[in-house]
Amino acid sequence: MKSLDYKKTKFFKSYSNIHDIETQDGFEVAFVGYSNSGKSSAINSLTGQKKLARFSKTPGRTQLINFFKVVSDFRIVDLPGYGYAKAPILVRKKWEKKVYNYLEQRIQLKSLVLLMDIRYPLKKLDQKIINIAKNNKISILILLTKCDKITVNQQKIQLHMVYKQLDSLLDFFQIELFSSTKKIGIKKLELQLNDWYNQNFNN
Ligand SMILES: Nc1nc2c(ncn2[C@@H]2O[C@H](COP(=O)(O)OP(=O)(O)OP(=O)(O)O)[C@@H](O)[C@H]2O)c(=O)[nH]1
Ligand SMILES: [Mg+2]
Repeated sequence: MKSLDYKKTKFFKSYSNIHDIETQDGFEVAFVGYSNSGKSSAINSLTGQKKLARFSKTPGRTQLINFFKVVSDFRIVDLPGYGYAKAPILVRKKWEKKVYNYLEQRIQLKSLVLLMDIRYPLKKLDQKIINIAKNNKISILILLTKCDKITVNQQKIQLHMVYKQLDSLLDFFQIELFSSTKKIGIKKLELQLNDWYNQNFNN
């Protein structure tokens, strides 16, 4: 069982269109979730690099599909966040479509990290992603992000609620508390990524 050094992750390439993404060696794991759910922050925490994936207080900052290389045959993908309420509807729909196309068509995509703000989990578009993943046999690690914003008791309640709602899918999914600010759940994220890496290469 090989464990990877995520601190060595490097920016690889950005794409604005899924059709421009070329076939690449190995496989990738995509970080997906609502705009402002904490995707870029999670990638920065994982890699210990403050500005690798940009993050900002303005949701909708990441509009490109950004690729990072952990090792030559394993990539992390930061997807554009969906559902930014202040964006015009057409812009929102375009982002959503970009995400769905990528999930459905990308052969090298094996697994997803789905990030949901622990205070507002399982919103409409999260459910849609979960269904696409299920239909395409893509495994998911769910991170309930920004858990530092609520008490430990509230965290338990939210975690339990998400477990309950996804009951029938749990063979397939993992659910963890996460906070980039307080560095909670980063080890679990690393372990899951290592697991996927090893499964895909039979190490
Ligand atoms: N308190 C707290 N704030 C966080 C955490 N993670 C992210 N944030 C804040 O939430 C905001 C959005 O974080 P991003 O990482 O940019 O979110 P994103 O999902 O990449 O957003 P898009 O690129 O718009 O899709 C920023 O202001 C972050 O500082 C966390 O664990 N705790
Ligand atoms: Mg982002």
